[in-house]
Amino acid sequence: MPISEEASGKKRLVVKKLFARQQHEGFGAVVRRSIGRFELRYFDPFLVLDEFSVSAPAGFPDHPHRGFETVTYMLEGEILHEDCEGHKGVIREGGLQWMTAGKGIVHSEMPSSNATGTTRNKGLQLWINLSSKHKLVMPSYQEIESKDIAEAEKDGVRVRIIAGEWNGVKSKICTRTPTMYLDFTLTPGSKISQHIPLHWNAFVYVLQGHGHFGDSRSQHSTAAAHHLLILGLGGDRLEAWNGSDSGLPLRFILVGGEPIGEPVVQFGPFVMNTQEEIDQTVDDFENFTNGFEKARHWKSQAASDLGLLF
Ligand code: FJE
Ligand code: FE
Repeated sequence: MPISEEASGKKRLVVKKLFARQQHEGFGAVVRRSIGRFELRYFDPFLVLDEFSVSAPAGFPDHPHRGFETVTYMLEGEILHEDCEGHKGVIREGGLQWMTAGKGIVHSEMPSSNATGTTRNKGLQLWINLSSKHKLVMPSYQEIESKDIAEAEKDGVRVRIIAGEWNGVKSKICTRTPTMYLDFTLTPGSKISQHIPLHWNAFVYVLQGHGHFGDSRSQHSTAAAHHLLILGLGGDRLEAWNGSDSGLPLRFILVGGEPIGEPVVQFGPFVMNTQEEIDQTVDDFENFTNGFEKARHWKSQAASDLGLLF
């Protein structure tokens, strides 16, 4: 029997559990970083997972990216996005922006002007690495409003399909690095058994409630909000259930990706394969070359309004 068949039906177990504490990032913003912190530098192909919370005037003013994708999924409130190419828009509650930074983008991500100082703007931002052949592609966006995100519901399980598919329902997001991204809400007593490709790295991040993850007949872990669970390899599905007697729903994201398997050299928002490529990137950013041309005379409206100097 081929190995893939032998392993099929095996459950993935939680091999690492991590609580994401709050830390400061950007301009007065607070993030709970799980992937990307010192203990978990890189989980191929994932570079960063931040659960962010910003209230005006805090945010993430003008900054660059090169060599990867950022996926911003709003949970509450909204974020105004502006870039040096003239692309601008608001990511509203429940909405998604899948940005391929590729060869380079300079942008600002700030609470929108109708979000007042008391409004909390919360979401998840995931950084997905690109393989060497995609690192310098032209920047592009895939944006989906909440009402257009594919959803499915069955037996107490509600799924919002950010990337990939569930029960035959497909997301329209095209992933350069093969990725699945599902947002599950389970009523008390309900469970899932979700397929994950055998060789993909995968994790769960809990947003609400209390969940059980692993093997219902033997080993499993429990986790509440703000916990990241790294799933071990050697299985092709995740079993998770809401065993809560508090009556609360369980909400979590399940994300998986095909490992790229290339060297990673990261300098802040630049992620390349070699130190030489990073040196070149810093040079390009400072001299407004090779993709950063439009950043020379650009400043976001948000930063101008705040009188921020860059
Ligand atoms: C960044 C520091 C930063 N997490 N979550 C350094 F804060 C950022 C950055 C973000 C970010 C933006 C949003 Cl909307 C949500 C985030 C970090 O912008 F890119 C670097 N280099
Ligand atoms: Fe950014």
